[in-house]
Amino acid sequence: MIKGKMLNALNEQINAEQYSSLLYLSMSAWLSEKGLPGFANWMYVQYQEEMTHANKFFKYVVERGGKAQLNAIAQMPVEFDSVIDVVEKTLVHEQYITALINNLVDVAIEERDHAAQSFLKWFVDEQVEEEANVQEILDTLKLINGQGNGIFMLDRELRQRVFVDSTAATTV
Ligand code: OFO
Repeated sequence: MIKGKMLNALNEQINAEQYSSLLYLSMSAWLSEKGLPGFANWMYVQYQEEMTHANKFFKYVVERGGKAQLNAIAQMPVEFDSVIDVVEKTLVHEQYITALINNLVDVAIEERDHAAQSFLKWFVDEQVEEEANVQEILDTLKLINGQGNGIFMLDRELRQRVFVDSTAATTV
C-alpha cells in the first residue's frame, strides 16, 4: 500500500499533469484563433496526451491501494504574445515537469519504493522525448522567424500529428 510522502508526491503530480493538459488546451484555442490549425492540432494532441499522463498517475495510485486526491487546478494563461512565445512557454513547462518527475524518482529512491521507481521510468523517458520534440519545433520556428511561407509549411506539417493513447490497455 502506498502512503505518506510518496502518495502525496504522486497526487501532486496528478494535479500537475491536469494543469499541463489544460495549459495546452488553452494554447490550442489561442493558436486556432490566430489561424494556425496545424499548431492548434499539435497542441490539442498534447492536451490529450497530458490527460493520459494524469490518468496514468491516478490509476497507479489506485492500483497501489492509495487514495487518489483531486485538487483545484490553477488558472492557466489564455493570452500569448506570438506563436514563438507559445512554444517557448511549452518548452519551459516541459522542463518544469521533467524536474517534478526527477523529484518523484528521488522520493521513490528515498522511500526504497521499487515499484514506483519502475513505474516512473516511463515518464523519465517520455520527458526526454517531449522536450526534444518541442525544442525541434522551437528551433524551426526561430529559423523562419515565426512567419512567412515557413510558418505555413510548418503549420501544415503539425496538422499531421495524431493522438495515440499509450494507456489504452490499462484498467483501474
Ligand atoms: Fe508533457 O508530459 Fe506529462 O506533463
